[in-house]
Amino acid sequence: MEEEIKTHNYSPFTVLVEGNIGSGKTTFLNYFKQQHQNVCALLERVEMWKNCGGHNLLLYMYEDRERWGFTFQSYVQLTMLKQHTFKTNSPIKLMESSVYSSRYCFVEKMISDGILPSPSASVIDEWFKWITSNAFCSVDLIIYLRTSPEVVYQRMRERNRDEEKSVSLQYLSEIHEMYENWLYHKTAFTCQASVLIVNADLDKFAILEEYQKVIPNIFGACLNE
Ligand code: D5M
Repeated sequence: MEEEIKTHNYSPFTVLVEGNIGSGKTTFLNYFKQQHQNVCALLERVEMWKNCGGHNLLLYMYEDRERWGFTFQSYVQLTMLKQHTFKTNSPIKLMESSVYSSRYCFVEKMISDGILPSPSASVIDEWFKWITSNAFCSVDLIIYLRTSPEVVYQRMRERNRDEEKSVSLQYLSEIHEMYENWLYHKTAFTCQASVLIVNADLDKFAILEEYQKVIPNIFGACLNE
């Protein structure tokens, strides 16, 4: 990494890396973590969801969404809050998804499917409102790894996570629509920052060129003049 980066005493430049299941969020964060010093990449969220006091909440949620949907969303919200408020000396913080995508895409889908009954949804929402208005969930940039459902379905099958065996193309298409309405069409909810679109349908070699295109936006604020 060639750039010289200033260190700051104030909050890091916070980038949300967003996109459907299998859109390549982890790959993106790993790439920037390896290539660029002074990047804090928060990567461990799925491991937390798979082990909450020894319980695999991700698995439970997919096995029985009605029984475990609320429990899972409560825990996701807590883990994401921990990441939003994670303190780092790095000038740049990259987050793999956020409380926002959790609420706007996944919780929204559970509500529309009738998985989260109204009282449960209200509890999630009251937490969400309190968290986003009182805690330090500020965002400077959103990178949307935009994919098509067919591509991510194929990737998800290839990565073969035990927990995701029941995830259908239909489910991915509906989650895709949630992301599209939030970050692309901007017809649902609010965007917390400007959105950069990355064509994340590309394979792992071609996508490197796309990554290069977003570097100035991520590092611009922190580079020496
Ligand atoms: O997300 C990892 C897995 O977790 C994937 O199966 C989607 C699921 N996930 C992520 N956030 C949520 C929420 N809030 N509700 C339900 N399911 C969720 P990945 O994006 O592939 O890293």
